[in-house]
Amino acid sequence: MILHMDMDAFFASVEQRDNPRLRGKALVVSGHSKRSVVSTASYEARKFGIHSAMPLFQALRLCPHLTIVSGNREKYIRDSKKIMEILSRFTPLVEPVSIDEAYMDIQGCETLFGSPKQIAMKIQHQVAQELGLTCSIGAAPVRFLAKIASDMNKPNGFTMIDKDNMAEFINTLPIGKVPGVGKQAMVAMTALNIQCLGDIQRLPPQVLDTKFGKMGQRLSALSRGIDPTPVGGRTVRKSISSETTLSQDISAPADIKQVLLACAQRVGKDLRKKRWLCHHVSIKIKFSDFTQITRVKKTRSWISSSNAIYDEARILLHRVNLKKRIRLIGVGVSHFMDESRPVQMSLIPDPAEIANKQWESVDHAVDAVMDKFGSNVIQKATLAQGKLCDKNPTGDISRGIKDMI
Ligand code: TTP
Ligand code: MG
Repeated sequence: MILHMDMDAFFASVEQRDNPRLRGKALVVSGHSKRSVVSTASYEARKFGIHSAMPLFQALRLCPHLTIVSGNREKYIRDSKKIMEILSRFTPLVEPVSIDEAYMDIQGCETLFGSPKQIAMKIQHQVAQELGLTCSIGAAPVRFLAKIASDMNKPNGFTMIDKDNMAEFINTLPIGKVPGVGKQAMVAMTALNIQCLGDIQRLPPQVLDTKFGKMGQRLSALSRGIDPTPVGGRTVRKSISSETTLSQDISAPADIKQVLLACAQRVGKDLRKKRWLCHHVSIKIKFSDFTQITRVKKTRSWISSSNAIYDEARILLHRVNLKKRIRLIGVGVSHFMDESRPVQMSLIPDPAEIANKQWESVDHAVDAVMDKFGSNVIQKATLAQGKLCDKNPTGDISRGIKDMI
């Protein structure tokens, strides 16, 4: 059996727990500018139709008395770590997949802790006692069904799909609920008259293959109740990124570079925390008309300093036609290696490489200061006058944290 745990309205619930005046109120965790995006909404706010990723102005239209609370990334990470520690009391096979959700393989744990339902109840009890928060849990023989189950009875719910009712559940499961089936795939599904996951079994393998490629094979397996992905099998991170929706559209090169630098710093800090070096840097730019581009490049050497990441991001920026105003800027890194692994240095001393190494030392020292005294106590002078980025760029919070996990 696999359990999937997901916290209920996580950021909002943390804020309500920590401030009794917010309890029972329709609130969102979000930046405060008109262009901010909702990170999450309390259940009271959801009654008005407000949800994650909704622009704040729209949320305010739906609920004019909405309370807006700034996010506190460090606090959520602290709570997330405690939650994951509670899960690990029941099984060593815990796979966190985002800041507030995790899979657990509980095979063989039943003799110690009871049935899946009893284990779920114990987890909910300990999370409530120790953190003052609620979570919802799904149990199923395969992981994708456990995830779907955890969402079926929120908040503070438990749903179990067992071997006996699994086939019927799959046959009637709307295809849009299957993790990985996005808007584009839905269009193709509708054209083929596929409404439920069970309908996939009707399609000849060639059709699945030509229409959906790899995803077709996966859906075919899922429709037969097979999900071979083991818990713990997806822990290797492939990329770390950070992006910021700007408080106003910008076009001045100096402004763009300032935001790029702030993103590079956040990404660099996460990268160094993992004690990794990266070999690819990417940027993402969303324009005011919502069109979007990404650019990626290999770096000359393995890097982890924020400066080096920023330099690469700037090179990528030069490859972008910046005629339109910009709404969102992001920086990402990928292709990782542990920093303790030996690296082939160039035989002829390369000034850029030497400077990188020196900046890495500076960055490690700055990271340590931030960890001890908070992230706002020290920053680059260039960013000190920066008013372009929200202190808590909401669209970015969960993503950044997911990346760290
Ligand atoms: P979710 O688990 O998707 O949402 P939730 O916990 O707020 O609500 P639910 O009860 O439906 O599970 O995401 C976890 C947290 O991640 C959420 O509290 C805020 C953050 N987040 C964002 O910052 N942006 C987003 O677009 C989403 C979906 C979540
Ligand atoms: Mg959640």
